[in-house]
Amino acid sequence: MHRSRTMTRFPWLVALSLLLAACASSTPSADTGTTPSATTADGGGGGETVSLSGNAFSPSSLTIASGTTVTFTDTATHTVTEGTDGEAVDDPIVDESGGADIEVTFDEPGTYNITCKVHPEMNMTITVEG
Ligand SMILES: [Cu+2]
Repeated sequence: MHRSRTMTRFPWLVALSLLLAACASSTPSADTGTTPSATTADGGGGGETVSLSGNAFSPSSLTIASGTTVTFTDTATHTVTEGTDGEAVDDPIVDESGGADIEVTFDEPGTYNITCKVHPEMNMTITVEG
């Protein structure tokens, strides 16, 4: 008697758990459909983010490993330019007007000064380690 009672309960629980599993698995697949591959802002692959909000690079210095991508955000009225005090160096690694986020990948070890041509007081240093 006791045994047959357990047997009748069991299939009902299995059916319920299958139903819950089906609901749970449908949520992640909906998410992957909307993942924008272009917006890999911060976190993700270990990249760094520099904000230009408030007419200042923040942080004002950054040390990264070679191959790291730095994403400059809040670029609206600015440029992201390799140079100092609003002046670009010859053949800058980056010299872009703002608007959208600007991504720069630093492959070569060294020290890079970054400035804004609109606001010469905006300066930062990026040290790329090999
Ligand atoms: Cu600026």
